[in-house]
Amino acid sequence: MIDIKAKFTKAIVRMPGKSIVEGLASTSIGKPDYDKALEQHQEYIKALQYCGLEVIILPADERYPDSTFVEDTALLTPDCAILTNPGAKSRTGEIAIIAETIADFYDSIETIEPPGTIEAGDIMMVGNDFYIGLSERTNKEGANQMIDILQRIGMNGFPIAMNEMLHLKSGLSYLENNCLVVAKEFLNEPRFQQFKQLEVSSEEAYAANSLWINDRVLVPKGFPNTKALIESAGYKTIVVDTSEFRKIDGGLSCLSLRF
Ligand code: CIR
Repeated sequence: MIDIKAKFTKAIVRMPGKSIVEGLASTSIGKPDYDKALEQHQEYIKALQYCGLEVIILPADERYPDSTFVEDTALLTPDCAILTNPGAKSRTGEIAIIAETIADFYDSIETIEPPGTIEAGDIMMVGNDFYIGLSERTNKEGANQMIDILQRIGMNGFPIAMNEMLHLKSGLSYLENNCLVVAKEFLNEPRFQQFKQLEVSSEEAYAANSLWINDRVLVPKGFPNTKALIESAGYKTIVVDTSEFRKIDGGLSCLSLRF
């Protein structure tokens, strides 16, 4: 029986724009198909709603090809929102366009200042503890600023060294109940040994970016072993097709801000 410890009530998403075909990509597995991306985004929204979330849907902004990946723009804690400063230059303008929406829900808003950079896909929340991947997008200065802010509001932040993945949560997710889904380099991270680890094979590493929402886990389509693994740990799963977002390194968590 799963013990529900955290409960999200809302999510913010942004519609993909036609410019998604120009999104940053680390591999050349093809450009996203815009119409398919729209359909998959609709299904994603339905899955969030099925998990009980009120979904705030922002319009596409063609100026920012990656702006559907709203997760990277802010860290939302129960009492305070922290606007990030993306390490990818083409994404820095995404902060200004999300700030107003966040101000609708938070009185207390902090910001990460240059030369600090951080993208919240690099931050995994475990209750009051936040693990921050030092990736190509998140530098030490950005992580330290975030840790200072978290400590001021009575929470903790821990930097995590990493080399292989785009973001920390590209290879990791927390399913509450002291349970992690883990792939590749994070399997040996000392800080994660305190958790029960569901180990994802290298072939299915993309599915380590599964997404716990209330008592369900969203799992990307096409990763049957990871789905079975998560179910064997007692979770109910919902499969969502993210093939078009995957082409530009996006996954389930990147597509929303949950709070
Ligand atoms: C990027 O490279 O920034 C986007 N194409 C993908 C961002 C994925 N976001 C995430 O993992 N949190």
